[in-house]
Amino acid sequence: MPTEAKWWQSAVIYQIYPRSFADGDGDGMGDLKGITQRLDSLASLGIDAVWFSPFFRSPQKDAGYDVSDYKDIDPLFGTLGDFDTMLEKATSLGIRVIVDLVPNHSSDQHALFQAALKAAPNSPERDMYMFRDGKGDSGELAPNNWESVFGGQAWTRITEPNGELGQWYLHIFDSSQPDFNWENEAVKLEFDSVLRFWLDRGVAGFRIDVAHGMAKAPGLPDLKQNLSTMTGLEDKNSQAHPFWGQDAVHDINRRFRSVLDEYDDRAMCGEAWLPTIEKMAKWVRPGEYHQTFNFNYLETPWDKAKLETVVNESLIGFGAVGAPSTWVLSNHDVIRHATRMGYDKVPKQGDGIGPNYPQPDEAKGQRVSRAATAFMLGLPGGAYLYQGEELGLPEHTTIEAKYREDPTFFRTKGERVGRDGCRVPIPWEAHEPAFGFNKTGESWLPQPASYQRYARDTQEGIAGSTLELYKRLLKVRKEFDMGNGELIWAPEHASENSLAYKNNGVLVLANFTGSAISMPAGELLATTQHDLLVEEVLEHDQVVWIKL
Ligand code: TEU
Repeated sequence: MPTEAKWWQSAVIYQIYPRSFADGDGDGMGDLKGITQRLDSLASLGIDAVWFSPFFRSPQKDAGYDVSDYKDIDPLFGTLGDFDTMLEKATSLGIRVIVDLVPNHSSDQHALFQAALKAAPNSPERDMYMFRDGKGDSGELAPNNWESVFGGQAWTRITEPNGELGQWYLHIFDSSQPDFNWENEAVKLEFDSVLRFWLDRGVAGFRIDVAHGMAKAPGLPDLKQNLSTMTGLEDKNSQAHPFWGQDAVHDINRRFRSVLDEYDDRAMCGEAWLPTIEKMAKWVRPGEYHQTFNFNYLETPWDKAKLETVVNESLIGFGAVGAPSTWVLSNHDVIRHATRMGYDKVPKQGDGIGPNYPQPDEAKGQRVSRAATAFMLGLPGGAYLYQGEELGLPEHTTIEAKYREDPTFFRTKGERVGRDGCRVPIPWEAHEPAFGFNKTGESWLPQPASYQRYARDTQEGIAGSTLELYKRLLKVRKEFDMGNGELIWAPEHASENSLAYKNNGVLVLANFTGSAISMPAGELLATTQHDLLVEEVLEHDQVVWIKL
């Protein structure tokens, strides 16, 4: 007997970045009240769930990924009451709510870290985090050579309560984000309780931050030169990395899972940047995560052979552990795909694009990203969308240094501009202050003038707009239950520069570069090419969905 399909296996989940979705109080920073007011519009897109980037209490040194209280809302975004109102509204619209859990590190302002600073070396308080004595005659050298993902050393030396320089603490990210010691049972208990707090409040699950980084190699050995300190994605052949993807992290995965299993129908998605799909698939083995972002897919360019390979590898790799693939093209850490896909070569993930970098080809980016989305949304499995991509929103690539907030920018002295360009408040109405983000025109990051052209009200109900394309794709996807379908390649419908697959009675045909191709017969269900009916050939960088 086949078991009933679970919601998360096929769900389309929309990422809300609370700082930049909608600003109810007009202070330039998005908030929960603003989000609640815009939920009706969001529901019309046809999504199944939303994932919220962190809105917990935080000094905002890393845009909320530095949490000082996991069980409260930061006043910037509202109150727990505002959260409950939002949740109730979302639920009434049939939208599940997923929150972000940040268990690898807390803020340095978290009560536990503050207590650790005040306590003595080797105390139970210090043992909640990764404190070590330094090397050198007087402990003046960092305990090992690890570097922060955001640049610079991954260790910071503290001043002991007696006023003398003392131990060092590990931070894989910013110095304001000390890593927890996940070998300590008290840390595990703390997070069991955080999970239950939000599950009791009614969330459908979690997106788990840095899901591949919590376990560190015993003894904290030096990083060998050939191992990337970043995501490791470029090091396909690397052996064990001392902090990415250590075996012990799977015990933590199982611990989280056992808490979720105390509740009905909840799910968690791992943010695990790993070099191969085979490695990623370990995160979604039975008893571990429900989903894990398919970042190899995100990093695959619009290229026929490469896409075919990554889809095959994904279906085989995730299929081998009985999990669906979770497709994704954009999020708050990467260059928006409407811009990324306008380049032949893009900067490394997380580095961003600034005014000094060659500027993007906007038209190409629009064309290719629409095609890439239409190709992705036809695939079986789950999918994540990032706020604004349904508008075809490009990256802001010319943000001036004075507005930058990403710690990457500061830790690398501007060498890597970082991720602010994909985090800019999104446009709702072309002719309102801040393009409808709020009523005052304030905006924590400046919006580029071009966002006026992408505003939601310029696309709503307009045939051929990116917004209407997304709505159509999501509608057909649901109607044909493509998320729970099975992919069968259809080379009989493809040519040299095109790729075709069938899924639950729908043929998805993608034309890559080169000449136009003729269309197979059948009812046209959706297309990226606005004039398709007139021309009856599929141009390059276009995708069509046909009923078989
Ligand atoms: O990101 C973790 C991560 O490893 C990368 O995506 C990272 O942002 C990138 O390599 C930077 O160059 C997660 C969050 O998604 C990110 O926003 C946070 O900054 C980070 O964790 C720390 O919590």
